[in-house]
Amino acid sequence: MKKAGFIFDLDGVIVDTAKYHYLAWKNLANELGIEFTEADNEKFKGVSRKRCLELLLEMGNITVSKEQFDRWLEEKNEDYLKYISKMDKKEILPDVTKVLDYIKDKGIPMALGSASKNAVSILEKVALMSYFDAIVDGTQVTKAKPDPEVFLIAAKKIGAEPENCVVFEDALAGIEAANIAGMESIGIGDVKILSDADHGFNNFTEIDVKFLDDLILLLESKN
Ligand code: B16
Ligand code: MG
Repeated sequence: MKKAGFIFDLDGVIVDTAKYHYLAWKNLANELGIEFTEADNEKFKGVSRKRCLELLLEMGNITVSKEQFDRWLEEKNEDYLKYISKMDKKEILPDVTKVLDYIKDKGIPMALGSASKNAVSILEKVALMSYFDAIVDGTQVTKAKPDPEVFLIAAKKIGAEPENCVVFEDALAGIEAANIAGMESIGIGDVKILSDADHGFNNFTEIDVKFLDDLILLLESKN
């Protein structure tokens, strides 16, 4: 029997910080005279901050110096930090803690695998740090999802083989990354968008104990 590992994305899986990213990008877009809608924001989910700004500037046909690019990156992040500074436990998405408690009680290691450079500060604000045996965030990866780097590092840190790990993700790029890593993938959100995932749920309230028990057995049986 192999050791299973559970890996969770942060934004859109554990907490809904997408709304704050949206507000901060929209503020910058307004300043630059670029129209930015919630539909545009969908393309920014799971994507690194730098890549998001590149996408925004492409939308506005704007080319800038490296210095100006970095200033806008910082401006967006400072704005975003103002929004997340008010976060607390109430922002944990429904039934996430129930699932984390169940996996922790089973003694199965858990890791966070997020593109965000603010992941640790968000986990501290919502008081979930203690659940995770390892945290891999945007400060530790060089290649963005769909590259599997973030999840492969996470698996290594919790001492599990990729094929014995499962990833919970809300972004298509994240599902692709999990699949490329050879991990079991669970899409959280619109099942049609995340159709490449091995399993799909609208949210954690749909995940029951039977599903988790079967999943653990499956992960532990893989060589
Ligand atoms: P930051 P995840 C991602 O988090 C977000 O989905 C994405 O919208 C954001 O641009 C990215 O983190 C970087 O975040 O600006 O805080 O470094 O879904 O991978 O947990
Ligand atoms: Mg996400």
